[in-house]
Amino acid sequence: MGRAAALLAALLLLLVASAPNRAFAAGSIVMDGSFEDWEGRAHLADPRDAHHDTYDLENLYWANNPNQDRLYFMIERYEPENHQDQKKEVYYCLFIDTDNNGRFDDANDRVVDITYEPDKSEERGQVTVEVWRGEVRVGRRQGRWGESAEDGGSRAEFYVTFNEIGTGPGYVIRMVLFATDKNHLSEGEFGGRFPASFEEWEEMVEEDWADRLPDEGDLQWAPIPTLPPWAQAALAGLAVALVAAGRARHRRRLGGAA
Ligand SMILES: [Ca+2]
Ligand SMILES: [Ca+2]
Ligand SMILES: [Ca+2]
Ligand SMILES: [Ca+2]
Repeated sequence: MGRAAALLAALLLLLVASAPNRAFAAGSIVMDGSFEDWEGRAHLADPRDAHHDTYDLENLYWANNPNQDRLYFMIERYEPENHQDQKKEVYYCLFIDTDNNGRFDDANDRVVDITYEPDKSEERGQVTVEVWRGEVRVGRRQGRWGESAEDGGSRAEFYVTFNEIGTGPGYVIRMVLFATDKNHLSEGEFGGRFPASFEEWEEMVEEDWADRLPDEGDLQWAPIPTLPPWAQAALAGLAVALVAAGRARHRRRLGGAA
């Protein structure tokens, strides 16, 4: 970790020194159901899965605002081709590994359930967010933070607080996002929520009843709301690159052993 951290710091400094101001002129994230504020932010793309009409994940974006104890997210699904499907609600589940140990089912890990209903009004879709620690709901909010079906019904923004996820600025968290639709929801015994456990979601993906982002592994993020947005994006992009490089090395090793 020492070398990776040093590399990260060195590259960050380099970026700070050389960043053209205009290229990174990002403002704050605003919860308003419009999405220009997400331009140039850190994100990870997911491939097109033609058979997942309404729950085909395309991108997960993440960001902080300076000096705000919130973690902002924007989820984008591939725009359903059929207009009727653009109106359909979609269910997202963001697993947060709060102690960064690569397991998402520890007592202190969090699950964020997100329901996006594009067709709730002409203007904006409705987004409902619930944050869970085990069977305890530690946060809930709702707003017109989604794209309307008229506009394609593919993007939704929301936030959770540091307090809700039980961590603070600078701590590394891991994340995995799942998506499914109403037809594939199980009743569940977990307070009537979605398929509850990480394992159940993985099974849903195996059956093609859910999409996963990333397809394998997870995403790491150390939210630092004191950094300006462009520096956060650069840092996050670098972290993704390091994780990807690590994975590629791992695969090569496995390939060599076979
Ligand atoms: Ca916005
Ligand atoms: Ca996908
Ligand atoms: Ca964990
Ligand atoms: Ca996927």
